Amino acid sequence: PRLEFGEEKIKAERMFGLMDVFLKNDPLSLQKDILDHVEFTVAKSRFNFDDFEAYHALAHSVRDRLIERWHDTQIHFNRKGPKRLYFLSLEFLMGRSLSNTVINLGVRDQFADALSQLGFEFEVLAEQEGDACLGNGGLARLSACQMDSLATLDYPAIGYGLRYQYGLFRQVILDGFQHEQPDYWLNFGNPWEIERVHITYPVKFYGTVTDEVLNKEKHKVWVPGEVVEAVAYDNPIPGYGTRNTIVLRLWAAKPSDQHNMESYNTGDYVDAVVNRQRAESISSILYPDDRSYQGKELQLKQRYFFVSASVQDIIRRFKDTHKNFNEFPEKVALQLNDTHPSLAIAEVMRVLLDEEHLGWNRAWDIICKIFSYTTHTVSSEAMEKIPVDLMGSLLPRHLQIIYDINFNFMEKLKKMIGLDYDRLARMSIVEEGAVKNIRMANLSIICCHTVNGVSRLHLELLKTKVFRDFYELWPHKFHYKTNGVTQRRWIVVSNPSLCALISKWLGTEAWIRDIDLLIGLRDHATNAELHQEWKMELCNDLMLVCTIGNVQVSLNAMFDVHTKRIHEYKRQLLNILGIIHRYDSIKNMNKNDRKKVVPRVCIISGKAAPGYEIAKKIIKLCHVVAEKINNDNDIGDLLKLVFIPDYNVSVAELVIPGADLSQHLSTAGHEASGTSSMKFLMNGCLLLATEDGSTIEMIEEVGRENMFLFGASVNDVPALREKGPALKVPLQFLRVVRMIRDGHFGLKDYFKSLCDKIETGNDYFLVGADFASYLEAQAAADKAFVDEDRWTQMSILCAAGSGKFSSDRTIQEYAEKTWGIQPCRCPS
Ligand code: NBX
Repeated sequence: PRLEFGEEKIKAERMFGLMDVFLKNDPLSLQKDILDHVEFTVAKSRFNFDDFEAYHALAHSVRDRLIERWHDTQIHFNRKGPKRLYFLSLEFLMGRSLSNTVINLGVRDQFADALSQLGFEFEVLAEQEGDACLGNGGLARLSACQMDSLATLDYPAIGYGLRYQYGLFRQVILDGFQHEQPDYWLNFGNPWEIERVHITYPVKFYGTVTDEVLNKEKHKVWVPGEVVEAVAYDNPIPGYGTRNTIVLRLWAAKPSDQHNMESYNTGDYVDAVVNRQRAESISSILYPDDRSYQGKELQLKQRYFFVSASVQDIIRRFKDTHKNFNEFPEKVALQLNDTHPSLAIAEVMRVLLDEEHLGWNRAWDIICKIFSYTTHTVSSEAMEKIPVDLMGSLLPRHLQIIYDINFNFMEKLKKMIGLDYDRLARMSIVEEGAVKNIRMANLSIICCHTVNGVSRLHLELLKTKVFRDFYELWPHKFHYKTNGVTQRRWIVVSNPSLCALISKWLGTEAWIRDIDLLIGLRDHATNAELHQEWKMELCNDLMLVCTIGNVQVSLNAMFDVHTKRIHEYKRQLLNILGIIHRYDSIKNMNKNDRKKVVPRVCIISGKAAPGYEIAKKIIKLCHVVAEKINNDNDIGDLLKLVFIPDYNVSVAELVIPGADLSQHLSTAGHEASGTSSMKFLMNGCLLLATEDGSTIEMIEEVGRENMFLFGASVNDVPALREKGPALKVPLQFLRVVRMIRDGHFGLKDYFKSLCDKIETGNDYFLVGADFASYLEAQAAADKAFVDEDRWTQMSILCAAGSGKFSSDRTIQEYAEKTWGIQPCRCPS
């Protein structure tokens, strides 16, 4: 196995001091610990407590073990002094922690036994936990998967983020319409975090910049207008099959005591205290838009707050063991998860210049060595811009620094490319126009040593379209690391029966750390005995059936799942139109033909950004269509449509293991990568997909014959769009759109704008152009499903070929090629 240290090395590590296991994991010790927490942490009598209280006591006992390992890991890292990775992300979608933690710690069965002796069931208690939804979608869940891999692969890493008091809004469906409700997730306390009241940093805002002379040298001094305190909350992240436990440090804002004192002298004490509380609003809310930057002052404040606290913490940790900054680039790698934390560049520069007095050249040299950036989008329009006026008022010194970086870059660029003013203007960090903006992507590309895309196709689009000018200038900076997901959460935790089956047939559990072993399933792909067991596994849709609640479904049906954020480019509309077509076709069939129809349960789930009108209409359309189909007795079990509200990590954990078919319908060239497809693939779910983002790479891993592919390829898209009104769309498409327009499902006025959007000539995402090919792929899926052996074999081959899509592979590539960090394994 690639990351294990040799015996010799482990012995050498022991010489530094053996780390005794402190807390014991035998049944009696565990029971005692749980009851102690019932009595003293939850403060309930140990003779009388319910499931919820038991969950909290259990979580605290698990947390104690996490803390022990985390301390040991810290001590080990501090002794070894390795280069560390600092992973900066505004979003982490962690979901629940209990099951994942006990599995990674290797104490799940011990805890389950201890609990059963106390009269509780582990699974029931695990259900008590709420989701931590501190992120929007793919990008945020990716951060969570990557933290799991960093810990498991023993990398010395720290994640930094924000401790939002309100997570992503809860989606409530009333009469088929999405409504948003606040997710005040900390209501019942959060046993997985450790509040660090003594780890706090002041964060400055507003004010002015003055010149001062110090030791005969001129320096800039930023005199802030407001100071807020950042408090650390540590969330330990355990690795699997290792003692290593790393940390995700989240910052919360609180009023500062050292500053802003003058307000008390005004006499209005009560107002002054109330005003102080406003500081907390900085970290209170996660912005619910998964594409665009709002350019709001509070959002910028939030980002700088996060960046400043993290940078202070990183520099403090470095200075604890170093006298000067010579070694900084050898000890520190800073990863920017999209441009959201890219103010960190200007902040490190500011600290090195104004506080450490390093001088421009030395500071700039350091900046260019420590930062790397990963982009998660394919469109230039989605790139973040910050209005210059806003930045100038909130962060006056940072604006100066960014202007200086830009000036130097422009001078250099002119020497390299000449006076090509159009190109200079495109590449400038500052966008001129009615409103002047700072382009955060340009800032990031100019200052980072590496720019990563999240799939091979994504890099291609960056090189030829989005960042073309920069690619031509610095081809060596551009790379890709195809995304991955952690098999610990997405198989071991969420699909324990499949996990056991895989381990049985591979004859080992080692694939949980070494995903490459999964390929071994291929050797058994035609084995009749495995087929039997695998089929049982595929039929095990009960959890899913429970999730969809009151719609009666047939267990023989194909469970067809489409779950992700609602977006025009993700084309949930294509799915719904396909369902209408299926419904219409069945209605027009005679009895005999109906007998040949494969029963389907179509499941759609996902949130629309609160201000995204069209996405909200798509949700409503799904509901009116479901209403019609599900209540049509003539159709019976042949077709059902269910929208599961409030899609989140926990819902995904239920739905993914139960799915037979999953849909990934983005118009080619629009999905940077896509990660839910990887979770389905690992679980042996077949994919119906376009050739986009990561699905292209799946074709190579599992074979075209084991997927249902359709639609225009990325090279076809521009020509199809060109055609405009001359574009040919199939009659079936016109027919289903007509049904909606004519009010077949009601609300025809309401859906008019939706229909107009896919009208020929107006159909940017090519729903009409891809419709015929989509229906063919659906028909192929039906045909394959009827042949049970074929379907089972395809399913086994999908799981067997999914190894590439583990975040362990992604993280190892980042570590070796981008961050330059080594594993640092804590002795156990
Ligand atoms: O990141 C997603 C992409 O759309 C996926 O293709 C990709 O697989 C995934 C991980 O790389 N992007 C994404 O989720 N973006 C956001 O959630 C987002 C959040 C806030 C924001 C902009 C984008 N301001």
